[in-house]
Amino acid sequence: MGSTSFLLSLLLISQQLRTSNVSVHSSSAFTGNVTMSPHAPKSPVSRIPPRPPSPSPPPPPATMSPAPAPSSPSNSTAPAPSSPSNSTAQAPEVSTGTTNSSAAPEPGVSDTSSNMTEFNVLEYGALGDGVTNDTQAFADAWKAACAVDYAYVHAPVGYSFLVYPTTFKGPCLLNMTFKVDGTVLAPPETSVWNGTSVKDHWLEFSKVSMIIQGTGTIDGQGQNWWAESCKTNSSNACKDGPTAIVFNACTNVTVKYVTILNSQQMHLAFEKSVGIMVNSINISAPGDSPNTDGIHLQNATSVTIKNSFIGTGDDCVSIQNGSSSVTIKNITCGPGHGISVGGLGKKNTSATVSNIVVEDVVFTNSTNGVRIKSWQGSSGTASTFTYQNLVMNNVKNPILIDQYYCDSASSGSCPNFTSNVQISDITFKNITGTSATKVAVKLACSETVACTGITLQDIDLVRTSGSDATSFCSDAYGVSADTVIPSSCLLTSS
Ligand SMILES: *[C@@H]1O[C@H](CO)[C@@H](O)[C@H](O)[C@H]1NC(C)=O
Ligand SMILES: *[C@@H]1O[C@H](CO)[C@@H](O)[C@H](O)[C@H]1NC(C)=O
Ligand SMILES: *[C@@H]1O[C@H](CO)[C@@H](O)[C@H](O)[C@H]1NC(C)=O
Ligand SMILES: *[C@@H]1O[C@H](CO)[C@@H](O)[C@H](O)[C@H]1NC(C)=O
Ligand SMILES: *[C@@H]1O[C@H](CO)[C@@H](O)[C@H](O)[C@H]1NC(C)=O
Ligand SMILES: *[C@@H]1O[C@H](CO)[C@@H](O)[C@H](O)[C@H]1NC(C)=O
Ligand SMILES: *[C@@H]1O[C@H](CO)[C@@H](O)[C@H](O)[C@H]1NC(C)=O
Ligand SMILES: *[C@@H]1O[C@H](CO)[C@@H](O)[C@H](O)[C@H]1NC(C)=O
Ligand SMILES: *[C@@H]1O[C@H](CO)[C@@H](O)[C@H](O)[C@H]1NC(C)=O
Ligand SMILES: *[C@@H]1O[C@H](CO)[C@@H](O)[C@H](O)[C@H]1NC(C)=O
Ligand SMILES: *[C@@H]1O[C@H](CO)[C@@H](O)[C@H](O)[C@H]1NC(C)=O
Ligand SMILES: CC(=O)N[C@H]1CO[C@H](CO)[C@@H](O)[C@@H]1O
Repeated sequence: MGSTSFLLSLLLISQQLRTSNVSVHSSSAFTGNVTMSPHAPKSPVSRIPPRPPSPSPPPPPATMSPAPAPSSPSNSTAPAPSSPSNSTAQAPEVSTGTTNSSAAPEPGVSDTSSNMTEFNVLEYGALGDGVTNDTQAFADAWKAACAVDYAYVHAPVGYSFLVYPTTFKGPCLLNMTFKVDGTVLAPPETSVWNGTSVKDHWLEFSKVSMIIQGTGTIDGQGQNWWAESCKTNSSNACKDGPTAIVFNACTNVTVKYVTILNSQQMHLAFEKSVGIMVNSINISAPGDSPNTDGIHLQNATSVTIKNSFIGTGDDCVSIQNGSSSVTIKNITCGPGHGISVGGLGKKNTSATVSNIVVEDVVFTNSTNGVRIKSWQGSSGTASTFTYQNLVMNNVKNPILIDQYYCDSASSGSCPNFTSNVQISDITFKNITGTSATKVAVKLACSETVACTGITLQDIDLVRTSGSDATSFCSDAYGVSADTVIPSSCLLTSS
């Protein structure tokens, strides 16, 4: 407890330092007054107007460009063009170019509260024409908003913003929000990532507590990446593409309402992060787009993913080493590879995954439903998973444990080892629907480290053709309860 409050103090101090840093590096007219803003916790006086009146309105910068955007975006290097204190005056102008007010939250959809401070990227020099490089405007709006409590960076509706690979760093002050109502586009050229230090991501959020929301679209424009993939054409060299959105070392992150499309590779990844809520989002890419996982969890704990549509060319959700306390609920999955844990323990490594709940999910035309896969030679544990209330529509492997996992890059031939991840306490309950292959339930566990505590309860799976499906077990121990079709092949004692 003592160390917790010490860490909290450090956090507060670092936030304070960050605020002063920003004021040193940015225009003094704006940032020097951040802590005097009516939005600062100490003076909550004027909470009805969405933005504070300007104590000293900056003169319109002489360098302002006659840009086509209705809000007269200014160059981000100009002195204080972007003071939020002038946003009120500009907001009506912004809304004339758009279908609704840039400041008003959409009832029932967006809960950006009316007294949050807007940092509209248009006011930081973004053009939103889909071809101009708007990266700097996003970086500048982020930096400014990050230093203010209850601030949101706003990418408004009616614009397409081209943003190059960027890391948005925290920590930020309270309720930092990125509100995407328009479209944010990645550069389509794969060469953008050549020789850069940011090969692994397009948009990264680092060490920040924040919310992404809005009714807009984040589009990775990954078509060139797919065409250059070795999975598309084996004469291509195999290389990793960037993940569209990565949260790295973050605490308390919410992603809601947005649509994420056509990522270069994975769409949304949480790494070394705690306290994640994903709610009511859409993730979509073609079923044949290579490696385009929907949501990827690596060292992610206390995660909820719910009420969302995910259809891609790879896993809808991929749960990897170090992840625990994950609930996935009310999801539509497909096309894609289903909801997967692993491949755990590649290259003889150890992996730990625990406390996973997957419920109320409909899988359609996916290659797997729920799958746990580990590599031979691995070690560690995968335990306490509950899969329940699932519907399978024409799914190739509705229920699958594969402890002999060997990916296509290994050409189906991997060395045999005796060690493996210990899989235990896995419940499959109320799972119905159709299997596109004969073996609807496959539990292929390690010969030396058998699966234990498997429960099959209330299973009713038939082939898509209507004929009977079968189950396959090896070294899988546990019990079945209620009706189980195809009948259980679990071993009952060990
Ligand atoms: C607006 O801010 C004040 C204090 O800054 C807070 O008490 C109030 O709850 C906020 N209103 C909403 C709708 O969030
Ligand atoms: C706000 O900015 C606009 C131009 O962007 C300018 O015309 C107007 O005078 C400014 N208002 C205030 C209060 O500074
Ligand atoms: C504004 O920024 C654009 C693009 O960064 C640049 O081409 C232009 O010269 C700048 N205009 C002024 C007046 O600084
Ligand atoms: C886009 O803008 C960012 C920020 O100014 C810059 O770092 C990057 O090099 C630009 N990229 C291109 C291709 O212009
Ligand atoms: C800040 O975020 C918390 C947690 O999401 C939420 O309960 C609170 O209403 C937010 N406050 C404002 C002013 O938006
Ligand atoms: C980027 O890398 C690809 C292959 O990885 C290569 O074909 C291309 O020429 C490179 N582009 C640049 C601009 O270096
Ligand atoms: C994250 O959220 C939890 C639960 O609301 C809260 O106790 C914790 O202080 C938050 N941590 C940070 C860094 O915001
Ligand atoms: C997970 O976190 C642990 C401890 O923080 C770290 O040692 C490990 O390298 C991380 N693993 C991955 C795959 O990120
Ligand atoms: C499930 O998610 C869908 C899509 O977001 C939503 O419309 C529906 O209300 C959710 N169902 C429940 C029970 O929350
Ligand atoms: C699933 O596949 C079947 C057969 O190929 C097709 O008719 C159906 O439209 C697909 N369903 C969806 C939701 O894609
Ligand atoms: C691994 O063992 C299986 C079954 O015993 C055998 O068929 C296979 O050839 C072995 N693989 C290798 C790479 O030795
Ligand atoms: C750092 C700082 O306080 N900057 C300005 C804040 O606004 C007042 C009033 O306009 C100025 O006098 C300060 O210089």
